[in-house]
Amino acid sequence: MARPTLSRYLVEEHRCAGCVPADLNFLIKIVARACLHISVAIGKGGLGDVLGEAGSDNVQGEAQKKLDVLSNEILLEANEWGGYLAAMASEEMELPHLVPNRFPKGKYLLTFDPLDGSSNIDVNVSIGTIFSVLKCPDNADLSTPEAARQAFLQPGTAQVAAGYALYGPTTLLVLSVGRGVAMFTLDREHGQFLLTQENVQIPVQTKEFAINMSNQRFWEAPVQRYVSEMLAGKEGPLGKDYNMRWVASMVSDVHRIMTRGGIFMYPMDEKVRTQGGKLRLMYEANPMAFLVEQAGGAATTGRQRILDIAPQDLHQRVPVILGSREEVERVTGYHQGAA
Ligand code: P6P
Repeated sequence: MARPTLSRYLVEEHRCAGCVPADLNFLIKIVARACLHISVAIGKGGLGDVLGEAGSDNVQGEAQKKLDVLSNEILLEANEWGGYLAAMASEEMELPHLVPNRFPKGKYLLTFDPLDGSSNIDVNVSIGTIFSVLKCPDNADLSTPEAARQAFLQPGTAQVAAGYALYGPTTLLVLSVGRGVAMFTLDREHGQFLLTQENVQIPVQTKEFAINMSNQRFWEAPVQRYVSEMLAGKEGPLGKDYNMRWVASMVSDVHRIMTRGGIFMYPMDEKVRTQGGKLRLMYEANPMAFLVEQAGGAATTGRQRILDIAPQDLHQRVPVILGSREEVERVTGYHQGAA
């Protein structure tokens, strides 16, 4: 039997569980097609004049790459006319992008990191797009972009869908609409995503951790303790040898964990304490936490479940510890013990 397409998967999810209303189905397919276009743009590399700096900074004060700006534009243009969205928010834009009045407004909000892992773009390392779908509150004030920010400030438990595209040796779409996680592989010859795995389950235990070790001197005591115990290996308190990976593209590190287990940490550290952390809640931590929990893993800040956080700002940053449940619970327990 031919592999189901993304469209067929969404229709059958709707048919059997009613969890994918037709408008959400179309919204997800539009996002997926935008990710396909981003994949094509990335694939051109130096042949497409898409590498290097854009000459501008984003709201985070980070220098934008040409592909950051292009990916953001692709997602905005693909999603604003369909009638499924009321507004969009992006890592690359200070304020939400309201659907222009010339188009019908829909009942969803879309947040995204259009191209995560930008520091890897020019060195041909895997990067990705992260997205999250929320319902737009019925009483949302969408009169101005400034006013619209409030509509997005919902906890991660309110997400109706989340996913990422991973632009690696193959282009993958990993998606959850609240009934487990499915993985789709881009069939470039036919320009469509085909189902290649469903009911993804993250192993409860692992021997692999992902963290930027160069920040070690800035970590809090519970993370110092946990990492030193892993480095102690078989002779240490955890009684096993661990391996380490750090791609510095969250999508790549999380995908490895979705595929074979592991624990990913970008914890609080003294360098980023005043900002609240390194990774952004609304379009990095929340969608990844949703996916990880849907796959049987866990996701906390070290002190609380990420999906329970009540956002205060569109670009809020949080510490992130996610992956194999046993390890996340262990290091979270160290934080609680320290408290
Ligand atoms: P560092 C990429 O810029 C990113 O936001 C995540 O994708 C990634 O996990 C992290 O930052 C890498 O941070 O400090 O190791 O460069």
